[in-house]
Amino acid sequence: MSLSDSIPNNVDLGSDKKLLRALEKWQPNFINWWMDMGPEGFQHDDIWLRTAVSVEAGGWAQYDYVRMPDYRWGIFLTPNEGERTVGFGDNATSKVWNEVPGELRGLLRRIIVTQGDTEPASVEQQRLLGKTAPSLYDLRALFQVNVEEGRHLWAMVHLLHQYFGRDGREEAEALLERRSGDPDKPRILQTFNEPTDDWMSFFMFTMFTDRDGKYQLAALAESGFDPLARATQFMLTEEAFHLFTGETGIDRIVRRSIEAAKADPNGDARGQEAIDLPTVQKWINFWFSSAVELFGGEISSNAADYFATGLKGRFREKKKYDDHQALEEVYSVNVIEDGRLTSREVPLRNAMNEVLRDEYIADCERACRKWNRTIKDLDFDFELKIPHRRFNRSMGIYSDVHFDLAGEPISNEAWEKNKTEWLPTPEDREYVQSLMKPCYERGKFASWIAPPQKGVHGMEIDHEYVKFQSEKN
Ligand code: BYC
Ligand code: FE
Ligand code: FE
Repeated sequence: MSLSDSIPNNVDLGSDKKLLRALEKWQPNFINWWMDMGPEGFQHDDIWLRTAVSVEAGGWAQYDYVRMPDYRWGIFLTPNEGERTVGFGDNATSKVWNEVPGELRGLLRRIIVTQGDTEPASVEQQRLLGKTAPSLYDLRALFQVNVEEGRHLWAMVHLLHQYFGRDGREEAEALLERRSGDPDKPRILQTFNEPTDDWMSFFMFTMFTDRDGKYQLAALAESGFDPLARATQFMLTEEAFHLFTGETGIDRIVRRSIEAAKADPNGDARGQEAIDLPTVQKWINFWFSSAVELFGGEISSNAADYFATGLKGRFREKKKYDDHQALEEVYSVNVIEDGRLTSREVPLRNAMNEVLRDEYIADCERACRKWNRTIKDLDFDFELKIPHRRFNRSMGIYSDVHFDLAGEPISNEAWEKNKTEWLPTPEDREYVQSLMKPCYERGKFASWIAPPQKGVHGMEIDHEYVKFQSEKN
């Protein structure tokens, strides 16, 4: 482990001077991008952050006050355990690759670039949120997520530089040039161009969009291209906190909503500057339906190729499955024919996006059951629901027809009539926006969110998670 190097790493960068020089050349461009597009207004403050310093399960992270531009973004791969073989697909049982097989170069580069592109995109989407943070605890959580997404970009850039020569270096530059939401040079996947401009959206994003990250990274952690498998494996350790932030953030909004409704003479959470549960449901409907697109087409030859070549497996491919060929089985996909749903059997490999989406949806439903338990424990009568995967899709086989929340096809008129009940309206957004006022006092929380159950890493909830060095307006 080299922590004193210009770029902390466990990949022995010191012995590969050419690679080190290329990365050191990219580093100032990354910092420029961070100063331009990273959290606005907080670059001089001391944030109590976790930094990855090792790959040991027990002690991989260090907590301390850091100014974000001084964060030590490093390159860490989970160590390989013995001789590994490609775990699935047509190359199963051959040795894993430590160089890029020529015929897989294009596919692999595309996966790495797509993955890499989402990381800086999310930082760009969240760059103004610090100005309206509901507490110091949450402000720190935002910055923790942001610096780690920055490290995930480093992880993918390292692979591009080490294994893809000049093409890789060009892709690494382009990762700093695209911009979330920019019509001329947008980020690759649509969800990463959606504005994330209120804190409820931030929690929805870390719940639903980062969770796509978890499943995509887990699928890549099975990869036969060993450096990718090991890089994504380590990214997953950091990812757990992002998902925790989203899932518990929504729980805290729900909790506060109910307290507020109970305290209000009209039983209306909005009367107490909190967020009523029907509005929370609309945000869930929007962000879930946006994130669910990220799994790609339901019937996809790309997905079949990724699996066949051994580049991208299923969730827990090695642990969970016996048949790693997936050549015999079929998968029933519900398709639309003449406006009606009918089931069509497709070869399993072509349905791999749908298989991963199934895992994702089950996990979202688990979290939703937890929120509903909170509601029940507070003796309140309301049930949150994860919408059906067909609801509000703009890509894939369900994008031509409208579906209701339960996944039943509906007419255009029915959609137009109901969509203001199902999705955030401009008025809803305006209301939520009106609550977004900073609350930077130690131990205090904004009116619309309950405190967390406990602080970070053994600290108190009212710990000074951010020490301001510059005036905040
Ligand atoms: N938006 O066969 P299809 C994360 C394109 S999140 C725009 O349906 P495929 C994170 C597709 O490229 C995890 N375009 O899809 C979270 C293709 O284009 P071409 C990110 C899209 O390729 C929070 C065409 O449509 N990682 O880490 O099987 C914060 C038809 O392709 C979209 C990955 O995604 C879309 N949503 O699957 C920070 C892993 N979907 O060929 C970070 C790497 C599809 O017609 N990516 N298209 O030009 C992949 O494995 C696959 O590319 C996808 C798409 C699963 C994304
Ligand atoms: Fe990430
Ligand atoms: Fe993340």
